Amino acid sequence: MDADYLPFLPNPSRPRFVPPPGAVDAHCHVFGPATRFPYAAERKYTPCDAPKETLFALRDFLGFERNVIVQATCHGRDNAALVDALTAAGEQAHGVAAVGPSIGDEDLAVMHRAGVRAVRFNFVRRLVDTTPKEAFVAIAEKVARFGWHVVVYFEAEDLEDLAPFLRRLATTIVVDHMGRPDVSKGVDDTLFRRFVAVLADHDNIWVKVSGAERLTLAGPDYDDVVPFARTLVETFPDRVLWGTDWPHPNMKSHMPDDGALVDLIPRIAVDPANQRALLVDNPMRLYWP
Ligand code: 0GY
Repeated sequence: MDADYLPFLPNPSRPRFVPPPGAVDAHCHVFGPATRFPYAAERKYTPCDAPKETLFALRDFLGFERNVIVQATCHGRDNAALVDALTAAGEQAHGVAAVGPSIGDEDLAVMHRAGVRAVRFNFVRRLVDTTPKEAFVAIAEKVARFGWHVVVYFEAEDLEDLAPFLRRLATTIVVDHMGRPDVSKGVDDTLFRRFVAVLADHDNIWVKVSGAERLTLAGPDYDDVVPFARTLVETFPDRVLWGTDWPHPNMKSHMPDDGALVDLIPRIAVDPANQRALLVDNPMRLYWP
């Protein structure tokens, strides 16, 4: 089946910003190739193939040393493409898998050896069918025994409903794409203030200041997203992560230039100490402890 979203840019620009040595792209994906790693029957979109070799070349081109590769819904709970990429990358990549409640310790151990360090719970309704919270709690308990944490993806308006569930998780929790704020409302919006308050109250909750290309209404240079990311970096400098989100699955408005996304970093983390925390110290503490 043909891809139903825009293809990633084959030749991104070289960023002006030079990431500090040891920088980690903490949110990116590998897709297919479908001939070897078929997409899930239950997927809600069909991606373009985005193989590991292309991701690794992009990592080097943009000036990063490591990747955290995140399982996306188009591969369902079949983590084979992820495990293949992690195995090829060695210590240069760790990963986030998607698993079901019947997952066994042996399968978790195999993934752990390959470099998986977290599971992802996706609550975005356009991407997944609903999974009962009890199933997620059971998974979180199983993976905690391996020292893994939990990555969650949800829309801003779902935070209130999810907050009691998040409180039940004993692990570190990483929220994808800033909890998907409505950037048209500005950083004083009630829902964004509530998100900041939840982070302030729970020091086990981290956040990825990624996804500018998804959240923007203005488009490049993402001026409308910068204040949200900057607020989070300045308020929680030790609990923020950054990622390209390559190959930007499911993007229908525009396909971002990954070089331009890297050039956002000094706008959202102005201070070099915050840049180092965002790109090196924080992801290393969480994914390469
Ligand atoms: C992302 C964002 C999206 C897709 C997925 O798992 C996924 O399919 O997360 C999205 O459509 O917002 O981080 O890849």
